Amino acid sequence: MSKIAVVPGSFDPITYGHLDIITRGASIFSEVYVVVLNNSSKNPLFSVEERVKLIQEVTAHLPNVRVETFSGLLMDYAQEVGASAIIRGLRAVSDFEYEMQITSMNRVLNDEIETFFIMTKNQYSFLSSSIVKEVAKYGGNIGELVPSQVEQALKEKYKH
Ligand code: COD
Repeated sequence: MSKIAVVPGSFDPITYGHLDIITRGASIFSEVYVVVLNNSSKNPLFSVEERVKLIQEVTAHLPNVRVETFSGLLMDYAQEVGASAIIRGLRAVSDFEYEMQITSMNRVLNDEIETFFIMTKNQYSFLSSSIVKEVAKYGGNIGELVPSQVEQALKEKYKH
């Protein structure tokens, strides 16, 4: 039976940390839907369309990954596409509290869709979209943190 997992996030922009959990998720589930959603506490640098395009480019080699966008609740989206799982990444204990809160809330909304956590690879444990933007803004080297398409897009945003 085909098992669909959803990897939700802001992806502003996608990093090698995100790509790692998407890739590992795609090796376990038959289909992975990466969905760009709004996080109301963040003010995005890239438009939703730009974020979707970058994710599509850097996941083009993964045949069972598709990229979508949704405005609304994650659990409504997951139910709509027939997903059985949500995949989230965990970097540090500091992620845990937030993840616990949203997972508990999502379970109240729909307790049939399970959330799975994938622990980050050691080399990406410090990596976040915010850190990448901060370094890129001041012209630092981000070549080991994001794919080249993302590096280029950040350079254009910050006009380096
Ligand atoms: N290594 C491993 N995993 C990583 C790394 C890394 N270096 N960096 C990020 N990740 C993981 C994150 O832990 C997360 O699981 C995923 O990648 C996406 O991260 P972000 O930062 O791009 O996305 P978030 O955490 O801002 O996404 C939050 C959502 C947009 C999913 C959330 O706000 C949401 O579900 N919004 C829709 C509205 C909704 O349903 N709300 C109800 C829930 S309370």
